[in-house]
Amino acid sequence: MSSEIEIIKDKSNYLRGTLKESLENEITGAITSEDNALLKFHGSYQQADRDLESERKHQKLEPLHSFMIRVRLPGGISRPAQWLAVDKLADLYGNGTIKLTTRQTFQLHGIFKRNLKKTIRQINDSLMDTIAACGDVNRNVMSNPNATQSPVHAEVAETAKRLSEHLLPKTTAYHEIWLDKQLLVGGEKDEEPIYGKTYLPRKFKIAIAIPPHNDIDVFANDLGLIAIVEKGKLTGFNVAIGGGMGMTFGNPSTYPRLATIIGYIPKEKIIDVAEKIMLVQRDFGNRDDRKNARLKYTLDRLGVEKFKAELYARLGYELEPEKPYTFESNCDAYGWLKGTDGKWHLTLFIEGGRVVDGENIKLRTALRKVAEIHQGDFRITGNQNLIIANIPTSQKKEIEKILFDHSVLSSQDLTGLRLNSLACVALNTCPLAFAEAERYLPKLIDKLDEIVIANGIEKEPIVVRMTGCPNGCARPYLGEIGFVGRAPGRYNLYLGAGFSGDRLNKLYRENLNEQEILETLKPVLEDYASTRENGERFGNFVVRKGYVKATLEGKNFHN
Ligand code: SRM
Ligand code: SF4
Repeated sequence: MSSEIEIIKDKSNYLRGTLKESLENEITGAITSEDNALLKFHGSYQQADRDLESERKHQKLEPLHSFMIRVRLPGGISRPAQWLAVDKLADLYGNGTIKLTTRQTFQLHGIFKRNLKKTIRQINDSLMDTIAACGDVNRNVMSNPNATQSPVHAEVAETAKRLSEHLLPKTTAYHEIWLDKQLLVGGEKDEEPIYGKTYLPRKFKIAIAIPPHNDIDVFANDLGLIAIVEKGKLTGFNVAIGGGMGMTFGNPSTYPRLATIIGYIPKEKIIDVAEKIMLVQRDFGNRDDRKNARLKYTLDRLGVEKFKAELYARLGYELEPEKPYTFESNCDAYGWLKGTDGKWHLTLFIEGGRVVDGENIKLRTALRKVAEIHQGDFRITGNQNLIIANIPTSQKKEIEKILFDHSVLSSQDLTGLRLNSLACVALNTCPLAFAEAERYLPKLIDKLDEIVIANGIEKEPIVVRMTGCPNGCARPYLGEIGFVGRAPGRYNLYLGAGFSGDRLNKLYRENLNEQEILETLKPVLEDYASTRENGERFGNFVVRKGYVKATLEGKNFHN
């Protein structure tokens, strides 16, 4: 039997449902659950402030509903005017913060229903949109934001944009509901030539990496593309399919999986290949059980050969054999870099991706001031960080001064552990969180920092990731150290992912509180400090020393 969401999509008249009516209903701050399912396709989720949950219940009030809005921003690139627009909306309608996500875009939180339409409209006014930022469609396409900026990087960013646009839903519902625009004329009807009426069985994600950087975690995507550069020119892409992080505790039929490379394709064919891969998933993905609906499960069920046969039948040609490539890491490179065209790029660490003014570090104000004068662009990285990119030499000093005056630059001298940490949003806005992540990881790292400093390994980059539940929004199963929330204050500890995002980690200990985490990790970090081999990364070390077995396949993640 089709899942409930399938029925909602089918009946929705191309994602309209009763969204207009729900938005106009002044009796409640919420929308109906059917409309909430549809709202995701428009780039927004209904949430409630979970910090206030019990107090509101006690007062017999409905939860304090508000909405999260996610922007579609292929490759994470925005202009200074767009940054300023988001910054303004954060104060005007949001909770005063901007969240940079693990898929290179902006999120605004805390928007009340009465302001939802205004916010989405103003995002569109600044030449961005929120279409398909969530929902059972192709999501924000990620691409290497690397600041070394060469013509290849520009071409890859452009490819991400083209892929995103080609795979957009064609329904005019978005324009009708949010922008009051009637795009259908003279009896025209909506159609979805690629998706069809019920869209995909589940979300679909694409990312493009440019070796040696895997800073967008290409293997965590339904479709991961690895740029192949020959003699300084982009020739095409290795095509990897079936990546994904999400799983459910206690349900071993769900597991994280890294994408499998199935071949190479010249760059001219990339849009066609991406579309047809998505169509195989559209036709073969499980529409009965959303927990087994992602492409990774379709691929493991059909097998690679049958999947390829279906793909080739749709393409009318075959992929070529994969080409050699090497990834070095999935981290960001911080600090100043000069591009091949002489422009400057500054990568800043943004803890938890949260752009907010703290007591001492006035990050949001500083970035606003930078945006007011900046002539280049901003690039959000897949690690929730920010590159102030394409700065002419003449402006470098001025931008540096703004960041210095607001204590942003001086706050960047951090341990390798913190600089490579990622945490998902979790509480107080995520309805699925069992435990804290973004609000807690910095405090845990304060304590872990003491251990790494005491052992002289404070400069070693170690990839640490934390999520408030097993859905995997900060890609915790690709952490050399991964924490996954089980209950308030309790986490599963995973160890041993590959430093370049090429191997999943493995469960090491379950359900630990903070003290247990510190007691468990201390001897392992001490051992790493004293017995690691030259250049050996922490994830490889714990596998070599037998702390955990290497996870070589998603299906074996739980073994
Ligand atoms: Fe995610 C659901 C936040 C990246 C796997 N994710 C959610 C929701 C919308 C909760 C919900 O369904 O109500 C979270 C909203 C929290 C909030 O208050 O903002 C949420 N996900 C995020 C973000 C904001 C985390 C962050 O701190 O940056 C990331 C936004 C990305 C974006 O800009 O599009 C985010 N989510 C990811 C990633 C990482 C990635 O894509 O590289 C994953 C793992 C990769 C994957 O998809 O397998 C991810 N999110 C999920 C899942 C599990 C999907 C699955 O296949 O099982 C869910 C739950 C679901 O879909 O049922 C989920
Ligand atoms: Fe929410 Fe879980 Fe995603 Fe964290 S991993 S944002 S807790 S769904």
